[in-house]
Amino acid sequence: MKILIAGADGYLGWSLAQALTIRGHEVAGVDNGFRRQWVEEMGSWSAIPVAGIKERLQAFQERYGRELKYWEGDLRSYPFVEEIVREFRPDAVVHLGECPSAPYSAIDVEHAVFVQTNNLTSTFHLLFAMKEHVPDAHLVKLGTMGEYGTPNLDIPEGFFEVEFRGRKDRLPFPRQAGSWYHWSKVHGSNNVMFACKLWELAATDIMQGVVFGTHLEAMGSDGRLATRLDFDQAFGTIVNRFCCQAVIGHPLTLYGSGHQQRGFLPLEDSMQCLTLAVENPPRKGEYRVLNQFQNVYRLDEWANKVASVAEVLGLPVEIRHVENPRRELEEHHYRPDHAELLRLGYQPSQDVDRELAGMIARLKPWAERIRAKEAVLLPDIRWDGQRSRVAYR
Ligand code: NAD
Ligand code: USQ
Repeated sequence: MKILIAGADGYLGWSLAQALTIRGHEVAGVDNGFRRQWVEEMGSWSAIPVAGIKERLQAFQERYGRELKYWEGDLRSYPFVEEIVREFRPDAVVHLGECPSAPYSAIDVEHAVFVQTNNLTSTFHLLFAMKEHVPDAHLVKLGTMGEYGTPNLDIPEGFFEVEFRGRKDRLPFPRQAGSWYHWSKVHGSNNVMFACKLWELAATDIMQGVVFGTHLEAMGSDGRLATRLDFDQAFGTIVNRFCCQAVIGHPLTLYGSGHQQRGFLPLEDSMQCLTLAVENPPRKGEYRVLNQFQNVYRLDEWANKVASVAEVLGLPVEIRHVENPRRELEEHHYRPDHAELLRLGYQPSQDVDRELAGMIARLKPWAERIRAKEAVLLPDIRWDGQRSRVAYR
């Protein structure tokens, strides 16, 4: 298949370009390097150094024996997006090209507006360009499990049967996001759902849990093929942050009680699931929702896991609760379905401790890079808009 990845220079995008190429697909990518700038703005850098885009493309060609066709530019420009879609004529578009950070969207009005307009505009442009030039292609749009929030009900995959005043219908499950970023994903989902109805597009909206990990077997040992691994408060996700903290002996920063529950999955599993979604498209006109995660975990389970794996590797580390900078439920029911990807053939990783051990071992040589930016490990972006560093509890 011909597959266009929007956001191909990012954490998941650079990994996915390689995972799909190994499957024999013809892959192209587009990105404008925003992620690199955002992490710099947060005063940080990737724990594992990231090659520049030219070097990345050169290494890609050497390793896989084919070119990754690549456009550098902004998805907020419609003529630019239209030109790519018209020229490449993809069978599938994987849309990862959004700002993925809840804390970044909580900084101030400028950041909240940026995250929502960036994310909605890029999605609109891809939808319109697909409708104009490749109306039979499949859009795989990255949503997030966080769109559902933490309702006091089990969570189905997108839709549920409702009975109200004697009548029944199959309706979208209510979305109750917990940040301006997560709401941008809800608004994007609604627009994709409507485009499928309006123009008979086929789309898969992936409600993905939190991804962790830094390596795919396919990447081998060529550092230019490595994906990024961030640890700052806005672009480092919890497990990736915990592993970086463990490597330098910084206390693991559990926000609040640590009883919050989320769906999680290793990077390899995310690649496996996205590949399955791309290779098994829905029918024309269908808007399909897949919940994508390996398992549900409580956050303190991760702190304990990381601490004990690190200890075995000779890196003793403390777990410390800090004031929760976010407004989120800390004690709640959480039971989301995730049957559809299993039905498509997803084989979840069985041993997440092994994944953690691999990640910590890969990070160890970069301890000095993490230590150099240690100040970014304690958050100061708060959901109420105040900016002050949280205290240990
Ligand atoms: P990322 O920031 O590394 O990737 C997004 C890429 O898109 C970046 O390289 C960025 O430069 C690019 N981009 C953003 N806006 C752009 C624009 N206007 N023009 C051109 N390029 C632009 O983030 P990621 O972690 O790889 O996430 C990718 C997607 O997956 C996001 O939509 C995110 O919401 C979703 N997601 C991520 C996770 C996770 O744990 N990483 C979990 C669930 C969902
Ligand atoms: N948390 C800690 N300590 C930390 C960092 C985070 O306890 O050092 C807590 C947060 O309070 C939250 C949970 O860990 O309860 C997850 O936070 P996160 O920063 O790892 O992830 P989140 O903000 O939810 O966002 C990430 C990705 C986003 C994706 C989302 C999937 O950045 O792109 O959409 O995971 S989900 O969480 O399922 O919505």
